[in-house]
Amino acid sequence: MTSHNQSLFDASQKIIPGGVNSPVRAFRSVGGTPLFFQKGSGATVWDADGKRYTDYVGSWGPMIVGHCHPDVVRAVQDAAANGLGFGAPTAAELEIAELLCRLLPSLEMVRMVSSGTEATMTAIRLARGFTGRSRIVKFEGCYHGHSDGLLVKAGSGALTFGQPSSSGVPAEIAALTTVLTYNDAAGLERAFAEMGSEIAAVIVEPVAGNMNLVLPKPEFLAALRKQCTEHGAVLILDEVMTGFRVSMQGAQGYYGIKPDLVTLGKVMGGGLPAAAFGGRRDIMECLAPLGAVYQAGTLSGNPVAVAAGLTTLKLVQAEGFYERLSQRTRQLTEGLTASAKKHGVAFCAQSVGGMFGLYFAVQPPTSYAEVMACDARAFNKFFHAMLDAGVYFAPSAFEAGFVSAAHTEADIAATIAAADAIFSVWK
Ligand code: KE4
Repeated sequence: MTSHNQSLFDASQKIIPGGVNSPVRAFRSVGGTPLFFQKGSGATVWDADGKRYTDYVGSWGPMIVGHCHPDVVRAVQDAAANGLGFGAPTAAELEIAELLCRLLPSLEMVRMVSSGTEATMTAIRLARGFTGRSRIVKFEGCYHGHSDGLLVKAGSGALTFGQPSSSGVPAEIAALTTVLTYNDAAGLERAFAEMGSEIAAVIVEPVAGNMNLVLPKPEFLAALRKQCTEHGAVLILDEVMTGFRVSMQGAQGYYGIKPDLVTLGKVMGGGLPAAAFGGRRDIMECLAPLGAVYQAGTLSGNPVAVAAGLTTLKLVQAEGFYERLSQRTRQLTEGLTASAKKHGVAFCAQSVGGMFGLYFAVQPPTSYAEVMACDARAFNKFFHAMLDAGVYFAPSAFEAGFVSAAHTEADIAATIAAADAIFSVWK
């Protein structure tokens, strides 16, 4: 019998590019037919054939309290019953703004948008408007959404002037983006020595989660803050993924680095389209309608999305929430690593807070180059074997994974047992 996933995929490909509304969902990296989900509850999702999976993607991070948490669903229902949107301010937007500024000390002011791309795109424009400079710095392997200036890869040349990593991005725009090596403090210092007076902003994932998980080196974080301060560049921490994921205060609180601007998304929307950017008051006050940097959004601060975000942010403030989540995530990564070691498979895993990385390598990568040296083909084989066993990891060797508060010790143990059976016959 044809899988409903397959028949839905066949039909979708006729009218949706690649059959999906976001490329990674198409399983092109891992091969096979993408899953079409019909339901989620807690740590479990069901595909179009009714097959259940323990979910370690969680909508790419937002589902930190689990799918369909009753409090979140009820808050969304209540908000929706009062109106799906007004295009006008609501008290709920003030409430979530106050909560965000209370949870993240670096936030003196904040503005809501509808996606991480909007947040980072605007933070860049704001930094350029504030400094009067045009050049931005990003790091190879980091992803900040799909605005033109950020779809840039390392170019050739001594100090990499960016080259487009997507067609449709004018070379003139890409040339304003310098792409450096993540975790390379010396390279960052050289770039600032060379062109520090031209740099409007450095944007960075404080924990990289879009080239698989790569943890920051302390000296790298220190160099980011020092160089931006010394040269008057705006330090933008892109915490769309790490915000409220690695700790209550995000990666900035976990590692003790204070950004000038921060971008947020995912968890703060509870699964609905809500994101934000914010930071220093002197920078944020450059934003329209106060200042000359324009930004706008029909659905910014949408009351139904804010209801999901607010309720999620209230739930993560429960006593011991992040300690339990971190412990549960470590249980997964340590169990998988121990099983691979027992069976002599070159595999390891690591975590920070509620996010983790899986690597077919002898030790966790600390750079983009080391990530690219991991065995992606082995990952793809593992991904499908685990999928057959009812475990859904991110469909790419270059993505992080996520645990939720709904994942039980039994879920984690069952995942490790499934991996152990696979590693025991691994060739
Ligand atoms: P969105 O525009 O997709 O809401 O956010 C872009 C973004 C910005 N910054 C960081 C650090 C991000 O991780 C993201 C989006 N993350 C990917 C997952 N790797 C979203 C999944 C997808 O592209 O479908």
